[in-house]
Amino acid sequence: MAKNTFNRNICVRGPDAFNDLKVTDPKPYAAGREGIAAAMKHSFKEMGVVRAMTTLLHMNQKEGFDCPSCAWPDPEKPSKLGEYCENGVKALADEATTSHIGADFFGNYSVEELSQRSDYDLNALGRLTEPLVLREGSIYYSPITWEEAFTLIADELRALQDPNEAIFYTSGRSSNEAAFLYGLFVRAFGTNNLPDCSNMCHESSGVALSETLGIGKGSVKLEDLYGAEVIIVAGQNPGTNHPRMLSALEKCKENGGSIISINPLEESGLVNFKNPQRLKGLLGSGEKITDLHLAVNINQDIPLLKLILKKLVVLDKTEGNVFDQKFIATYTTGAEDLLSDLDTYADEELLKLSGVAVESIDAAAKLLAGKKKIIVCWAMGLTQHKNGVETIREYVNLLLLKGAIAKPFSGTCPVRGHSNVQGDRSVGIMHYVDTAFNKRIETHLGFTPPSEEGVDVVGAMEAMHEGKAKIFMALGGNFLMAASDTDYTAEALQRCKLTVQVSTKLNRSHLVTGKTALILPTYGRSEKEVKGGKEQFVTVENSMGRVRQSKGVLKAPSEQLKSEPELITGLADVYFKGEHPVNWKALGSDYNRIRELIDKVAKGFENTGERARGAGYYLPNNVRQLDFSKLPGGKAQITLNKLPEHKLEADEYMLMTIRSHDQFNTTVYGLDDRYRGVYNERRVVFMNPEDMAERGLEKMEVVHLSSTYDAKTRTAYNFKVLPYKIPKGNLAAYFPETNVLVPYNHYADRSKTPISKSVKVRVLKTQ
Ligand SMILES: Nc1nc2c(c(=O)[nH]1)N[C@H]1C(S)=C(S)[C@@H](COP(=O)(O)OP(=O)(O)OC[C@H]3O[C@@H](n4cnc5c(=O)[nH]c(N)nc54)[C@H](O)[C@@H]3O)O[C@H]1N2
Ligand SMILES: Nc1nc2c(c(=O)[nH]1)N[C@H]1C(S)=C(S)[C@@H](COP(=O)(O)OP(=O)(O)OC[C@H]3O[C@@H](n4cnc5c(=O)[nH]c(N)nc54)[C@H](O)[C@@H]3O)O[C@H]1N2
Ligand code: SF4
Ligand SMILES: [Mo]
Repeated sequence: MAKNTFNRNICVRGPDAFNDLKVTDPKPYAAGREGIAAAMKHSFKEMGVVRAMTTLLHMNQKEGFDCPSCAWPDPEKPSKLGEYCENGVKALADEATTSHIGADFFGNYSVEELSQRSDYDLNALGRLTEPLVLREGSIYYSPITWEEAFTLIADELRALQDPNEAIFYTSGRSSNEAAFLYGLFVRAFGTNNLPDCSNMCHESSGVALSETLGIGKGSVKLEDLYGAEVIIVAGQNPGTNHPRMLSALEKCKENGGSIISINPLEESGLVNFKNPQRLKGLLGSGEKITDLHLAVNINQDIPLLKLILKKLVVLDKTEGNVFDQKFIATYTTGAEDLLSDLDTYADEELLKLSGVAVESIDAAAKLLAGKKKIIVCWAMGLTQHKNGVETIREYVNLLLLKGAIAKPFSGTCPVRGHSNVQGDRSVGIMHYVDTAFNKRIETHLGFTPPSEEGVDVVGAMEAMHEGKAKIFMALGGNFLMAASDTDYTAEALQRCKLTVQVSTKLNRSHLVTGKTALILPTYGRSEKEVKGGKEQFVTVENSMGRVRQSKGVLKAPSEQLKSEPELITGLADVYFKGEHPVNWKALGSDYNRIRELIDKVAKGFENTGERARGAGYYLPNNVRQLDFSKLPGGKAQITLNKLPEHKLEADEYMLMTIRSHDQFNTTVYGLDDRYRGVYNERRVVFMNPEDMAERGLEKMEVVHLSSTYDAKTRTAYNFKVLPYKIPKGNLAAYFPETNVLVPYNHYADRSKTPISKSVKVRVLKTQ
């Protein structure tokens, strides 16, 4: 266990002991009856039967609340029978659990003792119920009033020499209202230090799509998936992370469409899906989802796509009508350069790098050649590499050459993670400067936001580590375990004077802290927020840019919680002592007032409160209008993207750090990964059986994993090796246990997303 050297004896990465591992063959299908059973078991345990069943009636319904888990959109007309999946139910149960912890608990256990527990155990303790402080030198959290907490933060903020010495992180669960207020307060305070979980997630998509299409969001709507001729699902595991996407893929297939999956792993949901909302899904053999699986090597999507494009060029010459010449000429620039650049690559080299069988690549090219309505969906398998931006741009090239952009049933579909991560950005959670946004703040709110770019996640880690930042505040999330290089991040946080976490559940970021630390407990998405005697609602934006209202139904777990809007405005009020052009107090007690400001400041949100009711409304999207006027030459950009360069030593493997079926990011709901056949253990590494034989490794043998970058070696201890169907040379293991291996200073070019999906590692025998 890694201990720290600060004044507390803290276990910074959690215990690395084993549980009782059981393995079976991977499941040949996703969901089905087992999915329902797993969901119900979890929710009944956490919430009780009655509370679980009555609350679920409101999830993803028009007058109810938005699922707090992923950002997959709901259909415009939700079915009354239920519009949720197993993992949505687990997320709700985790939030609405009837287990609670308060000051008594924290009086009995020191932070040192708590830090010896696993992330699973910490989360299982239940909801945080009152504000707590860990004072300098103490090892116990103790109660603090809200007023005292706000005063403590305000005093520390005022004591800074420069506002840029404070950092304000956001995770993606906050509502538009909360995120807008937070961004406003931080700008009014005087910094753009607004890193967010996006920086570790879809930032590469944002950069790639902005560069090529002029907007950092996707272009398709949910209904487009139903009518697509081909959907490519690349670098994504929807069966676990966006389960209801499988229903959309199923509909696409029923309408005659085909699915190509591009992934080192044959993920269960992509192979076969038993739709639990349908009788045949419950009783029958399920629906085969993937027509063609391309088992690409980790981070070799660019060579694979180049080879597919080369084959399409040949088919265009021999059979004609493969590329959409009219679209290319009217709307794009760069096609000729791309086509001549393709000639410089040898097919054999591309084939070898991709690791895919040539027959499969031929089949993919053939399938794509005759089709026009094509959608590419992707997630972390594309974004979290050094060349994440370029990889996504290469997929965009394919769509542009095919003219499969901004037409019905075609386009880009980056599938977002947290349920409101996209909305948070739309209302102002960004570390960079948007001058138009700032101008509107100046006009409508009467203060001038700072004009200097702030830090992103990597910048935040470095600033804290170097002592340039002294205060870290987080609106949700678990920065320590989510960020790369756990030990480095821990040191960074521990060098702070003050760390503040606005949270629902206990996590390791509450235990690895600055000299003084605060836990400010808050409401979850499913909870009723009554302010000024009136029930409030919030708004959220899904992965496809639709804004919709969300209204919680449950009573919050304690009278002592503050909602995020109330908490942020409470802090702002104390900090500014009522002397600021913004009337913070009034905003916190009436969310309509917040929305009136969002209408004026954020783009496309006019009259958002009214329009967000019912099915909600779509934010403007230039790609859907085929408007590329903001891009060079007024055209969509076809780009040149280099092959990845990985220089692996003979004993090095490429590791991707992925999610199990029983977790939401750093929140571990359980120890199983049912679809991959792993039970009761997370410290496993999936390895190709031939690689295992070459290294003389037995099934379940205990190994350490190490990564060496810039002459520094990092080690993750104690993993059991599991033989798995994964390309040779590739490894997979779960995040966050393996974050310790990801070097903080290696990230995607231009987006700075850590390289969590392509870490060079060694597998070290322990005997
Ligand atoms: N239940 C649940 N739902 C979630 C989350 C959760 O933790 N649990 N997290 C949410 C968040 S924040 C996010 S961002 C999303 C994440 O959703 P995903 O991106 O689906 O999550 P990962 O587990 O990181 O899976 C990445 C996938 O990419 C593949 N992959 C890895 N490297 C490559 C590569 O180089 N090329 C290709 N083609 N494929 C590759 C992996 O095999 C894996 O299938 O899910 C969201 N939804
Ligand atoms: N190695 C590796 N690292 C990764 C990734 C990876 O694939 N591999 N994925 C990255 C990605 S895509 C992401 S998005 C980040 C996630 O990074 P974060 O967003 O920082 O982490 P989460 O685990 O989602 O945060 C969980 C915590 O949020 C709090 N919380 C939950 N709901 C609420 C709420 O409604 N309000 C408030 N205030 N708090 C709440 C709870 O206290 C909970 O413990 O991790 C990144 N890190
Ligand atoms: S697909 Fe995502 S948003 Fe929809 S119910 Fe499942 S977890 Fe919730
Ligand atoms: Mo994410």
